[in-house]
Amino acid sequence: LDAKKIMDEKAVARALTRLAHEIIERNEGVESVVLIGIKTRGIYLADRLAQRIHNIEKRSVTVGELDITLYRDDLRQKKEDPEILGSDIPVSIEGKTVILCDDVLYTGRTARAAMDALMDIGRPQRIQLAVLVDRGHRELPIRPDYVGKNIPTAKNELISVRLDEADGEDSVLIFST
Ligand code: 3GP
Ligand code: 5GP
Ligand code: MG
Repeated sequence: LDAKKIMDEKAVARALTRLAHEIIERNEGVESVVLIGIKTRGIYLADRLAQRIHNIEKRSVTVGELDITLYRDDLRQKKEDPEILGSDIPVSIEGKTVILCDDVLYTGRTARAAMDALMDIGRPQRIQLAVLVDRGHRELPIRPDYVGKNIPTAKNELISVRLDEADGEDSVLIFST
């Protein structure tokens, strides 16, 4: 198993700071913005973006969560589509700009399931997508609005996103299997 570090702690921090600025600029502030993190690491990323936005704009942004699980025996072999297990969104998303946050964008099926779930919950004005890593191989017409780093991958490669909250350090590694 051959691993290569693609982002270190500083690279992750700089990417998130840039994404926070891009979110503020694109939306001309954050008055109607709600950040929604997708399951484990997307939630930590949404929290970190909210902290950075607060530092820059001196405004609080609501952070919510979607729990989406993939039914796969093997992470590299997709068996079924993602399923929504639950959500915790503490404000109405009616008329809001909802920004979905995830660690890795791959086929786009999780983002699609997340959008379906949001549409069931309310009617946002718009939905945007922010990811730390875009590894390519989309299977749906979905593209991210905010990207920390584009990492072209082979299908047999795996991206490991390590975040302090879960893994005790911040880094992004690529494994060839
Ligand atoms: P996350 O919840 O922090 O995003 O699904 C549980 C974990 O498995 C996810 O963590 C994600 O990192 C990882 N994961 C899910 N699908 C894939 C995949 O297709 N490839 C790899 N490498 N990891 C995946
Ligand atoms: P999707 O294929 O639906 O775009 O991605 C499925 C889910 O698995 C998403 O939550 C995404 O973050 C995660 N994922 C997909 N590929 C990888 C990967 O290579 N590494 C990690 N860590 N997560 C991945
Ligand atoms: Mg993820």
